[in-house]
Amino acid sequence: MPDRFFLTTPIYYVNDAPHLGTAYSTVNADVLARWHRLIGDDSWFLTGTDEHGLKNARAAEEQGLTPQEWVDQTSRRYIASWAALDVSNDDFIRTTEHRHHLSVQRFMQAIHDNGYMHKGLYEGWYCVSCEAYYPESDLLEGRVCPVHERPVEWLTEENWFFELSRFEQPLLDWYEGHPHAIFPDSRRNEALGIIKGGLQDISITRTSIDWGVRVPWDGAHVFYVWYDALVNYITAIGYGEDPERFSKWWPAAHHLLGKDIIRFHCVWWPAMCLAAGIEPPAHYIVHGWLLVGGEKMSKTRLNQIDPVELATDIGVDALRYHLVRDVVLGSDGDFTYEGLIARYNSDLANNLGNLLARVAAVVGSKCGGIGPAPRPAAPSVRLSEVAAEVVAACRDAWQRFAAHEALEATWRLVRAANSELETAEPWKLPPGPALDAALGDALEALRIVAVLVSPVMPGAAAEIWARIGLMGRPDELGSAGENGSLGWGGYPGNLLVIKGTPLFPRRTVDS
Ligand code: ME8
Repeated sequence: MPDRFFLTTPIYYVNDAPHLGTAYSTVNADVLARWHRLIGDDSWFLTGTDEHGLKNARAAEEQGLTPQEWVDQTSRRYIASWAALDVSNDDFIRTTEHRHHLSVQRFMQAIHDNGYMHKGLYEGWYCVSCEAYYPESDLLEGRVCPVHERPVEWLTEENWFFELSRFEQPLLDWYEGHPHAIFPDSRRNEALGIIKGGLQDISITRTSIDWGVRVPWDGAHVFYVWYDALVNYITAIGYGEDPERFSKWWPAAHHLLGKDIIRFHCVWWPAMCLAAGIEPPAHYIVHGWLLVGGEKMSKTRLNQIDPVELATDIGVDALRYHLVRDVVLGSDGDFTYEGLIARYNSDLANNLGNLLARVAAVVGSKCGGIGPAPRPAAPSVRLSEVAAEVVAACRDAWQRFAAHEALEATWRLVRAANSELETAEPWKLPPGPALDAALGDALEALRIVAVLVSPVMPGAAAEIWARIGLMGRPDELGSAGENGSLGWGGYPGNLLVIKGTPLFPRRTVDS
């Protein structure tokens, strides 16, 4: 039976358009989803928008729109941006949808009925950008939020509390039983540190704002935006609505998230699940920040880069490649335009693009455009050996959420194919077995590379596939599963190879 892979991204606030930081999360999730489809896992990939809360309501007010008008407009920008970046989500959830309101109310009612809520007075320092209260000790000098470096506000309200304090031990027990629940390990330690540091009950409803999901047992309140948001992950798979579907995907969930929202995901959310009587999600993948000039790219810092504009400039595949190849998942990475161009030129223009161009050119000039078949795999057929090693390395890397290593490995095959061509110099060979061997092996390497890069560069992979004359797609469901297309020898030969224009024309920073 195939493994199940239910993957989620954070749902983004719609107080502004997507930026390269949120695109970084979404693209990383997309490449994982695509890999898991490729190896035949039964997969479901969810993203969406977080549309309630003060932050979104204030953004609407600033624009002179109702909150609903504003979120309708901005969530469309997310949908369009992800489509432009070739994101292959199976569902897009909006927290203003009816299905979500129902699910939040059911879930919270269960927590309430299980006796984990009480009413009380809450006051504290609140950061509107984070939609979170901060203890005085966490604030930076001048009472500013540690994440946004903006002044916090003092809020006082009577609201409902979730008794998080009762979950210290249950959470520690759960994490002990699930030692690999958080990737990477350093983030697991951080989450355990928060829990061991002591958990306070948290206020989960608001009366000061109307824009949210109404509390079913106390109509003067709406749920605090974070509480409503986290529930999106189960709304989308039919919580309380479709038990069969829900039990298919839950708790086999992988939540991908940035390191800024660990507390909510790895402490609050599993406690809420336990309180509501469901299992916590199985797995969290925590990534670092994309920095610009050493600072987190964010809406409030005004250092945002529009990912779609960038993709229009350099190409969707190239942008996706750079984000995945140059930032190790789990660590921070600095984004520079120069870095993007350098990676583009070295790996895409000079290596992969060049390999495709020279193979197609020689097949055109020496074989009448008809690609020969590769030689059978053997120790003496160097590319078959390199390909086997690279495919194994890729599988292992993807398993460890190290897509950058999978790409690094794939380029060993690209470079080996280029160097074999330089040694064999097929452009100097007369027609015959030596020429066919050199070109057939190179075409087969290109075929395998197309499959291996398809999660990251779906467009370029499909183009390579088509140009070497293959039917179908390199990313067909399950095609990299056992007995799939990653074994040596899949290129049948006798196919029409198309020369085409350069796949990745060389760039200078200014061009
Ligand atoms: O926190 N680098 O939404 P949000 C890398 N709605 N990732 C970044 C980034 C950067 N510079 N900036 C943003 C919220 N992200 C809540 C989430 S989930 C139930 C609710 C990514 O719009 C990163 O994954 O502020 C971060 O966790 C997420 O966007 C936060 O997006």
